[in-house]
Amino acid sequence: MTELLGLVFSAWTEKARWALDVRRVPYTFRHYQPLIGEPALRAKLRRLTGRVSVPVLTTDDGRVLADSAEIARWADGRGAGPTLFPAEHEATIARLIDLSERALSAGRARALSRMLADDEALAEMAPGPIRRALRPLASRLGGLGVRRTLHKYGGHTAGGEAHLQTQVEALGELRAMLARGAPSGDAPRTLLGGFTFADITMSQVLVNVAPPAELKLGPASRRCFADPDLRDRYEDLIAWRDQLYRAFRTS
Ligand SMILES: N[C@@H](CCC(=O)N[C@@H](CS)C(=O)NCC(=O)O)C(=O)O
Repeated sequence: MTELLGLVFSAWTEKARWALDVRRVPYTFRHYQPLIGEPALRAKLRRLTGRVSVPVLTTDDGRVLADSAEIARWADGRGAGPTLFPAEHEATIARLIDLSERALSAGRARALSRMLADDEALAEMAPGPIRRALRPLASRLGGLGVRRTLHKYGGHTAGGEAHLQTQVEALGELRAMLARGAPSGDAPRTLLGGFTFADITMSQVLVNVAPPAELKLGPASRRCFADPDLRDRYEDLIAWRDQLYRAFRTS
């Protein structure tokens, strides 16, 4: 059986899950525990050094795919449902994946920095048994993990202002693209004239503006992920994302 290893609260895992679900590809989901789960992940990827991340999909014929877009491409060749990577839009989708990655990395850096000042959010990041038994220890462990993730993805190398600018550029581009798309009745607008991976990848940028209700996040982590200023400035995009979820995020 195909297995997806991921983090329930991560936008990258959500990209892969959404693609698999909308293509109706069956799989089992396994929760990845950062740090503790890393040796097994390295063994699975046969990568002893360097950066490893989730989502990771192990297919029913034994292939291991270690990137959300790669997983979505694989799902597009399976199952049924909307074509996520129409040939004529390959180049645009590749560009949007890149834009989304940069905005998500910037958003993650800012969210992690907010978490470092929020003991409750840090505790939510610790493994469940520790969180329930020993709250102060959970906060300290969560803090170690959050600091490590910030450094692992280079989030500490730029200042908050630069990260904010990266997010704003992606949000501006998303708004401009949506304005160009023709509305079709009550259906939500899509970026490329029909639902594709472009919509999945770009809608995830909004996780660091206002996380969708569907994302499994503790209340403290939710407030750290969100940016109230950006939420006020990009209400139209949040409404679009929520409409997209209602129309296309069916399972
Ligand atoms: N380009 C990768 C990026 C994945 C990524 O950044 N994953 C993060 C999500 S926060 C992760 O695995 N974090 C946990 C860790 O690094 O231990 C993809 O699209 O799958």
